[in-house]
Amino acid sequence: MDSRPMSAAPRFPDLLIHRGYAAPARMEVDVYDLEVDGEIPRELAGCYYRASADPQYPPRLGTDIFLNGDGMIHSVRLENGHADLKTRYVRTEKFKLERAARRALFGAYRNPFTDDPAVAGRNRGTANTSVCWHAGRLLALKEDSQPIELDPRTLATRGTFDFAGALTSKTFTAHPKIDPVSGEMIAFAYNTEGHTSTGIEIHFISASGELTRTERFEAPYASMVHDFHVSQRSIAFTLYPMINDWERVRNGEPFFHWNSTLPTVVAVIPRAEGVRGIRWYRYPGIGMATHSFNSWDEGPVLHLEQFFTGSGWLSQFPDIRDPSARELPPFAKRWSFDLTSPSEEFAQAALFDQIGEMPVIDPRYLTQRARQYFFGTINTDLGPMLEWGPKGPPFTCIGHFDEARGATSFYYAGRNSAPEEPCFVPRSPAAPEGDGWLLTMVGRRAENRTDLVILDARAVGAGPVATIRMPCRLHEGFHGTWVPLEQLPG
Ligand code: V55
Ligand code: FE
Repeated sequence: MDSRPMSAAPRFPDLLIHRGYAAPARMEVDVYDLEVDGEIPRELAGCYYRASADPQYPPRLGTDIFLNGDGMIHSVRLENGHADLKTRYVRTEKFKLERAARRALFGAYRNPFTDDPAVAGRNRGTANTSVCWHAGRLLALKEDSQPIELDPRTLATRGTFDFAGALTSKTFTAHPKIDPVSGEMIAFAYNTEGHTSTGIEIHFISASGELTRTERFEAPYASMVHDFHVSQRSIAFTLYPMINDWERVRNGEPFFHWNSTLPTVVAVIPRAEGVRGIRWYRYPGIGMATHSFNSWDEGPVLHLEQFFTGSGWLSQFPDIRDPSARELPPFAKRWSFDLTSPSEEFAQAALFDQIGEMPVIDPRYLTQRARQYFFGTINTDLGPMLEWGPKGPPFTCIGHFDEARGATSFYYAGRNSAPEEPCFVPRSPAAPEGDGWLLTMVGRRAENRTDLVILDARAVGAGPVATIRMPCRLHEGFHGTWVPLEQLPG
Protein backbone atom coordinates (compact mmCIF):
# COMPACT_ATOMS: atom_id res chain seq x y z
CA MET A 1 0.00 0.00 0.00
CA ASP A 2 1.07 3.57 -0.65
CA SER A 3 2.73 4.71 2.57
CA ARG A 4 2.83 8.42 1.75
CA PRO A 5 0.58 10.66 3.82
CA MET A 6 -2.87 11.41 2.51
CA SER A 7 -1.91 14.89 1.43
CA ALA A 8 0.91 13.77 -0.91
CA ALA A 9 0.39 14.67 -4.55
CA PRO A 10 -0.14 11.64 -6.79
CA ARG A 11 2.68 10.09 -8.78
CA PHE A 12 1.89 7.11 -11.00
CA PRO A 13 4.41 4.25 -10.64
CA ASP A 14 6.42 3.20 -13.67
CA LEU A 15 4.28 0.27 -14.82
CA LEU A 16 3.48 -0.96 -18.33
CA ILE A 17 -0.13 0.20 -17.82
CA HIS A 18 1.06 3.76 -17.09
CA ARG A 19 3.79 4.10 -19.70
CA GLY A 20 3.99 5.82 -23.07
CA TYR A 21 0.80 5.81 -25.10
CA ALA A 22 -0.95 3.93 -22.26
CA ALA A 23 -0.19 6.67 -19.70
CA PRO A 24 -3.15 8.05 -17.75
CA ALA A 25 -4.63 10.97 -19.70
CA ARG A 26 -7.09 12.17 -17.00
CA MET A 27 -8.17 15.17 -19.04
CA GLU A 28 -11.77 16.30 -19.36
CA VAL A 29 -11.71 18.47 -22.44
CA ASP A 30 -13.99 20.29 -24.84
CA VAL A 31 -12.43 21.05 -28.18
CA TYR A 32 -14.79 22.82 -30.52
CA ASP A 33 -14.16 22.37 -34.24
CA LEU A 34 -11.32 19.90 -34.44
CA GLU A 35 -8.93 20.16 -37.36
CA VAL A 36 -9.81 17.84 -40.23
CA ASP A 37 -7.77 16.45 -43.13
CA GLY A 38 -10.04 15.53 -46.02
CA GLU A 39 -13.77 16.00 -45.68
CA ILE A 40 -16.20 14.54 -43.17
CA PRO A 41 -19.14 13.17 -45.20
CA ARG A 42 -22.24 15.35 -44.67
CA GLU A 43 -24.36 12.22 -44.13
CA LEU A 44 -22.33 11.52 -41.00
CA ALA A 45 -24.43 13.46 -38.53
CA GLY A 46 -24.42 12.17 -35.00
CA CYS A 47 -22.17 11.36 -32.11
CA TYR A 48 -19.57 8.67 -31.58
CA TYR A 49 -19.20 7.68 -27.92
CA ARG A 50 -16.70 5.28 -26.49
CA ALA A 51 -15.39 4.16 -23.11
CA SER A 52 -11.84 3.98 -21.81
CA ALA A 53 -10.24 2.97 -18.51
CA ASP A 54 -8.21 5.96 -17.41
CA PRO A 55 -7.13 5.79 -13.75
CA GLN A 56 -7.87 8.89 -11.71
CA TYR A 57 -5.30 7.97 -9.04
CA PRO A 58 -2.22 5.78 -8.74
CA PRO A 59 -3.18 2.25 -7.71
CA ARG A 60 -3.80 1.83 -4.01
CA LEU A 61 -1.77 -1.40 -4.01
CA GLY A 62 1.13 0.00 -6.04
CA THR A 63 0.16 -2.05 -9.07
CA ASP A 64 -2.98 -2.73 -11.09
CA ILE A 65 -4.33 -4.23 -14.31
CA PHE A 66 -5.52 -2.05 -17.18
CA LEU A 67 -9.12 -3.32 -16.85
CA ASN A 68 -9.45 -1.47 -13.54
CA GLY A 69 -9.09 2.16 -14.66
CA ASP A 70 -11.84 4.71 -14.08
CA GLY A 71 -14.44 5.07 -16.81
CA MET A 72 -13.63 8.02 -19.08
CA ILE A 73 -16.02 8.65 -21.96
CA HIS A 74 -14.77 10.13 -25.24
CA SER A 75 -17.34 11.64 -27.60
CA VAL A 76 -16.92 13.17 -31.04
CA ARG A 77 -19.99 14.88 -32.42
CA LEU A 78 -20.14 15.22 -36.22
CA GLU A 79 -22.45 17.64 -37.99
CA ASN A 80 -22.20 19.54 -41.30
CA GLY A 81 -18.63 18.38 -41.78
CA HIS A 82 -17.50 19.67 -38.39
CA ALA A 83 -16.32 17.71 -35.36
CA ASP A 84 -16.46 18.60 -31.66
CA LEU A 85 -14.67 16.60 -28.97
CA LYS A 86 -15.86 16.13 -25.39
CA THR A 87 -14.32 13.85 -22.77
CA ARG A 88 -15.68 13.28 -19.27
CA TYR A 89 -15.05 10.90 -16.42
CA VAL A 90 -18.08 8.96 -15.32
CA ARG A 91 -18.96 10.16 -11.80
CA THR A 92 -19.15 6.68 -10.32
CA GLU A 93 -19.40 6.34 -6.56
CA LYS A 94 -15.79 5.15 -6.64
CA PHE A 95 -14.68 8.19 -8.62
CA LYS A 96 -16.42 10.64 -6.28
CA LEU A 97 -15.11 9.04 -3.08
CA GLU A 98 -11.55 8.95 -4.41
CA ARG A 99 -11.72 12.49 -5.71
CA ALA A 100 -12.83 13.70 -2.28
CA ALA A 101 -9.97 11.78 -0.63
CA ARG A 102 -7.45 12.79 -3.34
CA ARG A 103 -6.18 9.20 -3.52
CA ALA A 104 -7.25 5.65 -4.41
CA LEU A 105 -9.48 4.04 -1.79
CA PHE A 106 -10.45 0.98 -3.81
CA GLY A 107 -7.84 -1.72 -4.36
CA ALA A 108 -7.51 -4.57 -6.82
CA TYR A 109 -9.84 -5.37 -9.73
CA ARG A 110 -13.12 -6.71 -8.32
CA ASN A 111 -11.53 -7.41 -4.94
CA PRO A 112 -13.32 -5.51 -2.12
CA PHE A 113 -11.02 -7.13 0.47
CA THR A 114 -8.24 -4.81 -0.73
CA ASP A 115 -10.23 -1.58 -0.19
CA ASP A 116 -9.82 1.08 2.46
CA PRO A 117 -12.27 0.07 5.24
CA ALA A 118 -13.78 3.54 4.94
CA VAL A 119 -15.41 2.50 1.61
CA ALA A 120 -16.62 -0.95 2.70
CA GLY A 121 -19.85 -1.84 0.91
CA ARG A 122 -19.69 1.10 -1.52
CA ASN A 123 -20.13 0.65 -5.28
CA ARG A 124 -16.83 -0.44 -6.86
CA GLY A 125 -18.05 -0.11 -10.47
CA THR A 126 -15.84 1.84 -12.87
CA ALA A 127 -18.17 2.12 -15.93
CA ASN A 128 -15.08 1.75 -18.12
CA THR A 129 -15.90 -0.82 -20.81
CA SER A 130 -18.59 0.22 -23.24
CA VAL A 131 -21.23 2.80 -24.09
CA CYS A 132 -24.64 1.67 -25.23
CA TRP A 133 -27.59 3.62 -26.66
CA HIS A 134 -31.08 2.19 -26.29
CA ALA A 135 -34.57 3.69 -25.93
CA GLY A 136 -33.14 7.19 -25.74
CA ARG A 137 -30.72 6.34 -22.94
CA LEU A 138 -26.95 6.47 -22.97
CA LEU A 139 -25.47 3.87 -20.62
CA ALA A 140 -21.86 3.38 -19.54
CA LEU A 141 -21.24 -0.27 -18.75
CA LYS A 142 -18.87 -2.46 -16.75
CA GLU A 143 -19.69 -6.11 -16.26
CA ASP A 144 -19.17 -6.07 -12.47
CA SER A 145 -21.86 -3.51 -11.71
CA GLN A 146 -25.14 -1.98 -12.87
CA PRO A 147 -25.34 0.50 -15.78
CA ILE A 148 -24.64 4.18 -15.25
CA GLU A 149 -26.79 6.61 -17.23
CA LEU A 150 -25.14 9.63 -18.86
CA ASP A 151 -26.54 12.80 -20.38
CA PRO A 152 -25.87 12.35 -24.12
CA ARG A 153 -25.24 16.08 -24.66
CA THR A 154 -23.05 16.94 -21.68
CA LEU A 155 -21.78 13.48 -20.67
CA ALA A 156 -22.82 14.42 -17.13
CA THR A 157 -23.48 11.36 -14.96
CA ARG A 158 -27.14 10.85 -14.06
CA GLY A 159 -26.44 7.87 -11.80
CA THR A 160 -26.98 4.13 -11.59
CA PHE A 161 -29.69 2.94 -13.92
CA ASP A 162 -31.54 -0.18 -12.71
CA PHE A 163 -34.54 -0.09 -15.08
CA ALA A 164 -36.84 1.47 -12.47
CA GLY A 165 -35.88 -1.19 -9.95
CA ALA A 166 -36.58 -4.11 -12.30
CA LEU A 167 -32.90 -5.12 -12.59
CA THR A 168 -32.48 -8.06 -10.20
CA SER A 169 -28.75 -8.56 -10.73
CA LYS A 170 -26.06 -6.37 -9.15
CA THR A 171 -24.14 -6.75 -12.41
CA PHE A 172 -24.86 -6.16 -16.11
CA THR A 173 -22.84 -7.06 -19.18
CA ALA A 174 -20.88 -4.49 -21.18
CA HIS A 175 -22.05 -6.32 -24.34
CA PRO A 176 -25.85 -6.19 -24.56
CA LYS A 177 -27.31 -6.93 -28.01
CA ILE A 178 -29.91 -4.80 -29.71
CA ASP A 179 -32.16 -6.78 -32.03
CA PRO A 180 -32.59 -4.53 -35.08
CA VAL A 181 -35.84 -6.31 -36.01
CA SER A 182 -37.73 -5.91 -32.72
CA GLY A 183 -35.74 -3.04 -31.21
CA GLU A 184 -35.38 -5.11 -28.01
CA MET A 185 -32.20 -5.09 -26.00
CA ILE A 186 -31.12 -8.48 -24.70
CA ALA A 187 -28.57 -8.33 -21.93
CA PHE A 188 -27.19 -10.69 -19.31
CA ALA A 189 -25.45 -10.66 -15.97
CA TYR A 190 -22.97 -13.08 -14.43
CA ASN A 191 -21.61 -13.08 -10.89
CA THR A 192 -25.10 -11.69 -10.34
CA GLU A 193 -24.77 -11.14 -6.57
CA GLY A 194 -21.64 -9.05 -7.05
CA HIS A 195 -19.22 -11.81 -6.06
CA THR A 196 -18.08 -15.02 -7.74
CA SER A 197 -21.09 -17.26 -8.34
CA THR A 198 -22.50 -19.48 -11.07
CA GLY A 199 -25.89 -17.86 -11.71
CA ILE A 200 -26.39 -16.17 -15.08
CA GLU A 201 -29.42 -13.95 -15.68
CA ILE A 202 -30.77 -12.95 -19.09
CA HIS A 203 -32.60 -9.63 -19.16
CA PHE A 204 -35.09 -8.74 -21.90
CA ILE A 205 -35.60 -5.02 -22.37
CA SER A 206 -38.37 -3.82 -24.67
CA ALA A 207 -37.82 -1.35 -27.50
CA SER A 208 -39.25 1.33 -25.24
CA GLY A 209 -36.67 0.55 -22.54
CA GLU A 210 -38.66 -1.49 -19.99
CA LEU A 211 -37.07 -4.56 -18.47
CA THR A 212 -39.96 -6.96 -18.98
CA ARG A 213 -38.50 -10.40 -18.31
CA THR A 214 -35.54 -12.08 -16.61
CA GLU A 215 -34.49 -15.71 -17.02
CA ARG A 216 -31.90 -17.40 -14.83
CA PHE A 217 -29.75 -20.51 -15.17
CA GLU A 218 -26.67 -21.96 -13.50
CA ALA A 219 -23.32 -22.31 -15.23
CA PRO A 220 -21.17 -25.36 -14.42
CA TYR A 221 -18.52 -23.07 -12.88
CA ALA A 222 -18.07 -19.38 -12.06
CA SER A 223 -16.04 -17.74 -14.80
CA MET A 224 -15.59 -14.62 -16.92
CA VAL A 225 -18.58 -14.26 -19.26
CA HIS A 226 -17.64 -11.14 -21.14
CA ASP A 227 -19.90 -11.42 -24.19
CA PHE A 228 -22.65 -13.66 -25.58
CA HIS A 229 -24.61 -14.45 -28.74
CA VAL A 230 -28.12 -13.61 -29.85
CA SER A 231 -29.77 -14.77 -33.08
CA GLN A 232 -33.40 -14.24 -34.04
CA ARG A 233 -34.29 -17.56 -32.42
CA SER A 234 -31.61 -18.32 -29.83
CA ILE A 235 -29.36 -16.95 -27.13
CA ALA A 236 -26.03 -18.69 -26.61
CA PHE A 237 -23.29 -18.52 -24.02
CA THR A 238 -19.85 -19.94 -24.65
CA LEU A 239 -18.33 -20.69 -21.25
CA TYR A 240 -14.58 -20.97 -20.85
CA PRO A 241 -12.65 -21.93 -17.72
CA MET A 242 -11.35 -18.42 -16.95
CA ILE A 243 -12.69 -19.09 -13.50
CA ASN A 244 -13.12 -17.05 -10.36
CA ASP A 245 -13.38 -18.20 -6.82
CA TRP A 246 -14.13 -16.04 -3.77
CA GLU A 247 -11.57 -17.82 -1.55
CA ARG A 248 -8.82 -16.89 -4.00
CA VAL A 249 -10.11 -13.32 -4.17
CA ARG A 250 -10.07 -13.16 -0.37
CA ASN A 251 -6.47 -14.38 -0.48
CA GLY A 252 -5.53 -11.49 -2.75
CA GLU A 253 -5.01 -13.57 -5.88
CA PRO A 254 -5.99 -12.22 -9.32
CA PHE A 255 -9.77 -12.18 -9.80
CA PHE A 256 -9.66 -14.65 -12.68
CA HIS A 257 -7.38 -17.52 -13.47
CA TRP A 258 -7.24 -20.11 -16.18
CA ASN A 259 -8.09 -23.70 -15.28
CA SER A 260 -7.76 -25.87 -18.35
CA THR A 261 -8.88 -28.98 -16.47
CA LEU A 262 -12.46 -27.74 -16.78
CA PRO A 263 -14.49 -28.21 -19.97
CA THR A 264 -15.52 -25.55 -22.45
CA VAL A 265 -19.29 -25.66 -22.85
CA VAL A 266 -21.97 -23.84 -24.80
CA ALA A 267 -25.48 -23.15 -23.53
CA VAL A 268 -28.14 -22.60 -26.22
CA ILE A 269 -31.39 -21.08 -25.00
CA PRO A 270 -34.49 -20.50 -27.17
CA ARG A 271 -35.44 -16.83 -26.95
CA ALA A 272 -39.18 -17.50 -26.83
CA GLU A 273 -39.21 -20.48 -24.49
CA GLY A 274 -36.37 -19.34 -22.25
CA VAL A 275 -34.15 -21.44 -19.98
CA ARG A 276 -36.66 -24.32 -19.78
CA GLY A 277 -35.45 -25.13 -23.29
CA ILE A 278 -31.71 -24.84 -22.49
CA ARG A 279 -29.38 -27.28 -24.24
CA TRP A 280 -25.71 -27.86 -23.45
CA TYR A 281 -22.93 -28.58 -25.93
CA ARG A 282 -19.31 -29.42 -25.34
CA TYR A 283 -16.22 -28.14 -27.12
CA PRO A 284 -13.71 -30.99 -27.39
CA GLY A 285 -10.58 -28.91 -26.66
CA ILE A 286 -9.56 -25.88 -24.66
CA GLY A 287 -9.52 -22.26 -25.68
CA MET A 288 -11.30 -19.01 -25.07
CA ALA A 289 -13.20 -16.27 -26.82
CA THR A 290 -13.64 -12.78 -25.47
CA HIS A 291 -15.81 -11.10 -28.15
CA SER A 292 -18.52 -12.27 -30.52
CA PHE A 293 -19.07 -11.16 -34.11
CA ASN A 294 -22.64 -12.29 -34.63
CA SER A 295 -25.05 -15.18 -34.44
CA TRP A 296 -27.73 -16.30 -36.92
CA ASP A 297 -30.10 -19.10 -37.82
CA GLU A 298 -30.09 -21.21 -40.95
CA GLY A 299 -33.02 -23.63 -40.87
CA PRO A 300 -32.48 -25.74 -37.75
CA VAL A 301 -28.83 -24.68 -37.47
CA LEU A 302 -27.56 -21.97 -35.13
CA HIS A 303 -24.31 -20.35 -36.21
CA LEU A 304 -22.20 -18.33 -33.82
CA GLU A 305 -19.12 -16.41 -34.82
CA GLN A 306 -16.33 -15.16 -32.62
CA PHE A 307 -12.61 -14.60 -32.28
CA PHE A 308 -11.27 -17.70 -30.58
CA THR A 309 -7.83 -18.46 -29.20
CA GLY A 310 -6.47 -21.92 -28.44
CA SER A 311 -5.29 -20.60 -25.06
CA GLY A 312 -7.03 -18.57 -22.37
CA TRP A 313 -6.43 -14.85 -21.91
CA LEU A 314 -3.16 -15.71 -20.20
CA SER A 315 -1.41 -12.35 -20.61
CA GLN A 316 -3.90 -10.85 -18.18
CA PHE A 317 -4.88 -13.83 -16.03
CA PRO A 318 -2.24 -16.57 -16.01
CA ASP A 319 -2.76 -20.29 -15.85
CA ILE A 320 -2.12 -21.21 -12.21
CA ARG A 321 -1.24 -24.79 -13.13
CA ASP A 322 1.30 -23.73 -15.73
CA PRO A 323 2.45 -20.12 -15.24
CA SER A 324 4.76 -20.46 -18.25
CA ALA A 325 1.84 -21.13 -20.63
CA ARG A 326 1.67 -18.48 -23.35
CA GLU A 327 -1.31 -16.77 -24.90
CA LEU A 328 -2.09 -17.62 -28.52
CA PRO A 329 -3.57 -15.13 -31.01
CA PRO A 330 -7.31 -15.21 -31.75
CA PHE A 331 -8.73 -16.31 -35.11
CA ALA A 332 -12.28 -15.89 -36.39
CA LYS A 333 -14.36 -19.07 -36.05
CA ARG A 334 -17.86 -20.14 -36.90
CA TRP A 335 -19.45 -22.74 -34.63
CA SER A 336 -22.60 -24.42 -35.95
CA PHE A 337 -25.19 -26.28 -33.89
CA ASP A 338 -27.84 -28.53 -35.41
CA LEU A 339 -30.61 -27.97 -32.90
CA THR A 340 -32.56 -31.00 -34.15
CA SER A 341 -29.72 -33.38 -33.27
CA PRO A 342 -29.50 -34.81 -29.73
CA SER A 343 -25.69 -34.74 -29.90
CA GLU A 344 -23.70 -32.46 -27.62
CA GLU A 345 -21.17 -31.95 -30.43
CA PHE A 346 -21.11 -29.15 -32.94
CA ALA A 347 -19.25 -28.20 -36.11
CA GLN A 348 -16.34 -25.75 -36.17
CA ALA A 349 -14.92 -23.92 -39.15
CA ALA A 350 -12.64 -20.98 -39.82
CA LEU A 351 -14.68 -17.91 -40.71
CA PHE A 352 -11.61 -16.34 -42.31
CA ASP A 353 -7.94 -16.90 -41.78
CA GLN A 354 -6.66 -13.77 -40.13
CA ILE A 355 -5.78 -12.93 -36.54
CA GLY A 356 -7.89 -10.19 -35.02
CA GLU A 357 -10.04 -8.90 -32.20
CA MET A 358 -12.67 -6.24 -31.57
CA PRO A 359 -15.14 -7.83 -34.03
CA VAL A 360 -17.79 -5.55 -35.54
CA ILE A 361 -20.61 -5.99 -38.04
CA ASP A 362 -23.21 -3.66 -39.50
CA PRO A 363 -25.57 -3.39 -36.49
CA ARG A 364 -28.62 -3.62 -38.78
CA TYR A 365 -27.64 -7.27 -39.37
CA LEU A 366 -27.01 -8.34 -35.78
CA THR A 367 -28.93 -11.58 -34.98
CA GLN A 368 -29.28 -12.30 -38.72
CA ARG A 369 -27.08 -13.55 -41.53
CA ALA A 370 -24.32 -11.00 -42.14
CA ARG A 371 -21.57 -11.06 -44.74
CA GLN A 372 -19.47 -8.02 -43.88
CA TYR A 373 -17.02 -8.38 -41.00
CA PHE A 374 -14.75 -5.68 -39.59
CA PHE A 375 -12.05 -6.04 -36.94
CA GLY A 376 -8.75 -4.80 -35.54
CA THR A 377 -5.72 -6.74 -36.73
CA ILE A 378 -2.01 -6.86 -37.41
CA ASN A 379 -0.70 -7.44 -40.92
CA THR A 380 3.09 -7.52 -41.08
CA ASP A 381 3.03 -7.46 -44.89
CA LEU A 382 1.85 -3.86 -44.58
CA GLY A 383 3.91 -2.60 -41.68
CA PRO A 384 5.95 -3.72 -38.67
CA MET A 385 4.49 -4.69 -35.33
CA LEU A 386 4.43 -1.98 -32.68
CA GLU A 387 5.88 -2.07 -29.22
CA TRP A 388 3.68 -4.12 -26.90
CA GLY A 389 1.44 -2.25 -24.53
CA PRO A 390 -0.59 -3.47 -21.56
CA LYS A 391 -3.06 -5.23 -23.87
CA GLY A 392 -0.32 -7.01 -25.81
CA PRO A 393 0.60 -6.12 -29.40
CA PRO A 394 -1.36 -3.07 -30.64
CA PHE A 395 -3.35 -3.36 -33.88
CA THR A 396 -1.69 -1.82 -36.92
CA CYS A 397 -4.64 -2.32 -39.26
CA ILE A 398 -8.39 -2.47 -39.56
CA GLY A 399 -9.48 -5.58 -41.45
CA HIS A 400 -12.56 -6.16 -43.57
CA PHE A 401 -13.70 -9.64 -44.53
CA ASP A 402 -16.32 -9.54 -47.28
CA GLU A 403 -17.81 -13.02 -47.21
CA ALA A 404 -19.98 -12.32 -50.26
CA ARG A 405 -16.84 -11.77 -52.34
CA GLY A 406 -14.52 -14.00 -50.32
CA ALA A 407 -12.13 -11.06 -50.06
CA THR A 408 -10.14 -9.62 -47.17
CA SER A 409 -8.80 -6.07 -47.23
CA PHE A 410 -6.88 -3.87 -44.84
CA TYR A 411 -6.48 -0.28 -43.78
CA TYR A 412 -2.90 0.14 -42.57
CA ALA A 413 -2.79 3.14 -40.23
CA GLY A 414 0.81 4.14 -41.01
CA ARG A 415 4.07 4.22 -39.12
CA ASN A 416 3.81 4.16 -35.31
CA SER A 417 0.04 4.21 -35.59
CA ALA A 418 -2.44 1.91 -33.88
CA PRO A 419 -6.14 1.84 -34.78
CA GLU A 420 -8.65 0.79 -32.16
CA GLU A 421 -12.05 -0.92 -32.37
CA PRO A 422 -13.92 0.28 -35.48
CA CYS A 423 -17.50 1.53 -35.28
CA PHE A 424 -19.73 0.93 -38.31
CA VAL A 425 -22.17 3.65 -39.38
CA PRO A 426 -24.60 2.89 -42.26
CA ARG A 427 -24.61 5.44 -45.11
CA SER A 428 -28.40 5.66 -44.77
CA PRO A 429 -31.06 3.52 -43.09
CA ALA A 430 -31.78 1.74 -46.39
CA ALA A 431 -28.17 1.33 -47.59
CA PRO A 432 -27.08 -2.27 -48.34
CA GLU A 433 -25.17 -4.22 -45.72
CA GLY A 434 -21.68 -2.83 -45.22
CA ASP A 435 -22.36 0.36 -47.17
CA GLY A 436 -21.28 3.07 -44.78
CA TRP A 437 -18.29 4.23 -42.80
CA LEU A 438 -15.95 2.95 -40.16
CA LEU A 439 -14.85 5.29 -37.42
CA THR A 440 -11.67 4.32 -35.62
CA MET A 441 -9.51 6.11 -33.08
CA VAL A 442 -5.91 5.86 -34.22
CA GLY A 443 -3.06 6.28 -31.75
CA ARG A 444 -0.24 8.34 -33.27
CA ARG A 445 2.31 6.94 -30.93
CA ALA A 446 5.30 9.02 -31.98
CA GLU A 447 3.26 12.23 -31.61
CA ASN A 448 1.48 11.23 -28.37
CA ARG A 449 -1.78 12.17 -30.08
CA THR A 450 -4.98 10.55 -31.30
CA ASP A 451 -6.87 10.91 -34.58
CA LEU A 452 -10.39 9.79 -35.36
CA VAL A 453 -10.12 8.25 -38.83
CA ILE A 454 -13.15 7.81 -41.08
CA LEU A 455 -12.96 5.04 -43.67
CA ASP A 456 -15.34 4.08 -46.44
CA ALA A 457 -16.34 0.62 -45.21
CA ARG A 458 -16.53 -0.68 -48.81
CA ALA A 459 -12.98 0.45 -49.52
CA VAL A 460 -10.98 0.30 -46.29
CA GLY A 461 -7.79 -0.23 -48.29
CA ALA A 462 -8.25 3.13 -50.02
CA GLY A 463 -7.35 4.95 -46.81
CA PRO A 464 -9.14 7.66 -44.85
CA VAL A 465 -12.02 9.69 -46.23
CA ALA A 466 -11.26 12.12 -43.43
CA THR A 467 -8.89 12.30 -40.49
CA ILE A 468 -10.10 14.25 -37.46
CA ARG A 469 -7.08 15.48 -35.57
CA MET A 470 -7.15 15.63 -31.78
CA PRO A 471 -4.70 18.09 -30.25
CA CYS A 472 -4.08 15.59 -27.44
CA ARG A 473 -3.92 11.90 -26.66
CA LEU A 474 -7.14 10.15 -25.72
CA HIS A 475 -6.45 7.17 -23.50
CA GLU A 476 -6.84 3.88 -25.40
CA GLY A 477 -10.42 2.68 -25.16
CA PHE A 478 -12.53 -0.44 -25.41
CA HIS A 479 -15.98 -0.21 -27.01
CA GLY A 480 -18.11 2.54 -28.50
CA THR A 481 -21.31 3.28 -30.36
CA TRP A 482 -22.75 5.72 -32.88
CA VAL A 483 -25.95 7.66 -32.24
CA PRO A 484 -27.56 9.45 -35.21
CA LEU A 485 -28.26 13.14 -34.65
CA GLU A 486 -32.02 12.74 -35.06
CA GLN A 487 -32.06 10.39 -32.05
CA LEU A 488 -30.21 12.83 -29.80
CA PRO A 489 -32.08 15.36 -27.67
CA GLY A 490 -31.78 19.07 -28.32
C1 V55 B 1 -12.91 -7.58 -20.41
C2 V55 B 1 -12.85 -6.22 -20.21
C3 V55 B 1 -13.10 -5.70 -18.96
C4 V55 B 1 -13.39 -6.54 -17.91
C5 V55 B 1 -13.47 -7.91 -18.11
O1 V55 B 1 -12.29 -7.49 -22.69
C6 V55 B 1 -13.22 -8.43 -19.37
C7 V55 B 1 -12.63 -8.17 -21.73
C8 V55 B 1 -12.65 -3.48 -19.64
O2 V55 B 1 -13.03 -4.37 -18.65
O3 V55 B 1 -13.58 -6.02 -16.68
FE1 FE C 1 -15.49 -6.20 -24.52
